[in-house]
Order: sequence, then C-alpha cells, then structure tokens
Amino acid sequence: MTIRFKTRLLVLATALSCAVAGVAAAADVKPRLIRFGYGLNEESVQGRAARYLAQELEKVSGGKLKMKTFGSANLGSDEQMQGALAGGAQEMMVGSTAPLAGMVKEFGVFDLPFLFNSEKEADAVLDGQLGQDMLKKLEAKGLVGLVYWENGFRNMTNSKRPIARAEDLQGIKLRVMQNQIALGVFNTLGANAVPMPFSELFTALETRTVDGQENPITTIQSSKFYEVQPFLTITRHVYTPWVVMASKKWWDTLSPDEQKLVRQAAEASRDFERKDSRADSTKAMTTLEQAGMKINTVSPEEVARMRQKVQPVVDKYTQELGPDLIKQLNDEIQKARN
Ligand code: TK8
Repeated sequence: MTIRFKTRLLVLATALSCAVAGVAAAADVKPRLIRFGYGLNEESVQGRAARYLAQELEKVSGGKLKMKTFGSANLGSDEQMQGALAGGAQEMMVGSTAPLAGMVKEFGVFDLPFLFNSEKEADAVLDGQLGQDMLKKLEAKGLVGLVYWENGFRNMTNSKRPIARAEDLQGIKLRVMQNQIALGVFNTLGANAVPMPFSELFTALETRTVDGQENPITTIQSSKFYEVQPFLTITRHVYTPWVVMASKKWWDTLSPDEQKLVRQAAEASRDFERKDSRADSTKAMTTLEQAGMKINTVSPEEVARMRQKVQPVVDKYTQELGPDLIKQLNDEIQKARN
C-alpha cells in the first residue's frame, strides 16, 4: 500500500465514522428528557415499539435525547394524553386515530367499516398523500403527527355467544372506542354500543359491565382478554391505525436538528412496529387457541350483509367528512389494490 493510498483510506474512514456517529455530535442537540405515553402494557406490540423508539432516539442523538416510556395508560387514556400534549404537559404519545377524530374530524375515515382489504393497502394510504395531509391537520390543534404504527384489523370478542350473523349481536353490550362512527356502526349492526376508554376496558369486561369488545388479535392476546372473553369472532371489520405524536408546544422548542432526529427515530420505529405487529398477529392467534377461546370466522356472505347494513352510516359520514375526501381515499385504496 502506498502512503498516499493509506492517507486516502484514513480520510475515508474518518468521514464514515463521523457520519455514523450521526448528526448528533456536530449538530445543535441538547440533553432532553421526553415522556412517551401509550395505552397497552409493556409486553404488547406497542410496548416493544415504544422501547425500540427510545433506544433508537438515544442512538441517533448520541445519548442526548432520552425517552422515558409509560405504558398501560399510566399517563392517561388516549384522549387524556392528547389533551396533555396539546397543553404542553407531556412531550409524546402513541394512540388510536378514533379518539383523535374528536379534534380533527377527518380522522374518522379510519373508522369507516370494511375499507381496507390488506395491511399493504393501509400502509399505502397512511404513508401516502391522504395519511400525510391528515397528520398536518393536527398542528392547528397543538399536535405534531409523526408516523402511523399498525394497530391492525379489528375482531370481536364477547362473553355470550359466537357471532355468526349480525343478529347475534342483539343484546350484546359492546365496548367501542370513543368515536361517533364506531358508535353508529355497532348500533346499526344490532349491538348496544358503549363508548369507553381502553384503560377501563379489562375491568369492565371482568365485572360484566360490558359483554364484549373489538380489537386486533395482538391486543386481545397482550391484554389477556381471553381470560374474561370466551368467544372470538374473526370479522376484520375495520383497520384502525395508531399515530405517534408530539406536543406542538414542545416541538417548537426543539432545534431543526433535534426535530430531524426525532422524525428519523419515529420512522425507524414505524418500520419495526409494523413488522413486529404482523409477525405477532400469527403468534397471538395460536396463544388464543391454546387459551381455549372458541373461535369462529364470519363468512364472506355475512360480511357482505353486514356491509350492506352499515351502508347508511357510511353514507351519513361520507357527507359529514366530505365526499371529496372519501373519493380521494377510495381512489388511493384502489391504486394500492391494483
Ligand atoms: C390503546 C388504544 C387501543 C385501541 C382501543 O390506548 O381503544 O380499543 O384499539 O389500542 O388506542
């Protein structure tokens, strides 16, 4: 090796290691503590992704941006945390879009039933124009929407009977998320829908304050609903996402470099979380079978009947959310489908 070549290698190696050490060293990054709240427990998909996000943030910031995570709604329900972020009392959170629709009504589109057929379609819409436009609408309400995590396709559980047809929902008190569309959909299908924050749900099921609920398989497993709900019905009736958000009041105090690092870590957590959620979904199903849940799948014909039944609710909210928005949504889904 010639000396010149050696020097060149050294220069290259130094440049590389600087790049790896990250923007953090040279950039305007101050030591900060970020409180990140979420609703599920630490052993859930959400818990794992929160830990991943905290580690990633610490890594990309060279240890300066430290995140403390609080699971099991220890900082409050989704709705309470939204308020805390808007007021500047908490820095970050992840929560469902359903209660966010109380702040930005357009988020209600994700509560429209039987919209997406696959995770791939959901990813395309959420990471595409519509999903990103929606995140921007949060700013006016004091929130900065960063990325979508997967919660997943929702299915029903209850303590009374298998749901083979919509009629089987008659008389079932079914907890739904705090959202007008969810309420309308389940009442129209025949259930007695009861809106309630997730943080109160296990106890409500255990004490039979409600008979049933609906959530993705991963949550039914991690929240141990199988201990109090003998029946699981696979309906995949709606795909609801989670949104990772920051308080705008707090965000505005960050330097552009810091904002960039938080975004970067959030994007990495999104990719991690979606992969983990999809793998966990299969595993969770086996756990639920082994736990002795009685599992049935609603037939495609019955899904078509349910779809028809809830069409008036879809029509009503198409008007309320804006026919143009719903058209854009359907166009984007169609594009992803083909
Ligand atoms: C967790 C909730 C949960 C949601 C629900 O805080 O409320 O049923 O599915 O994931 O956001």
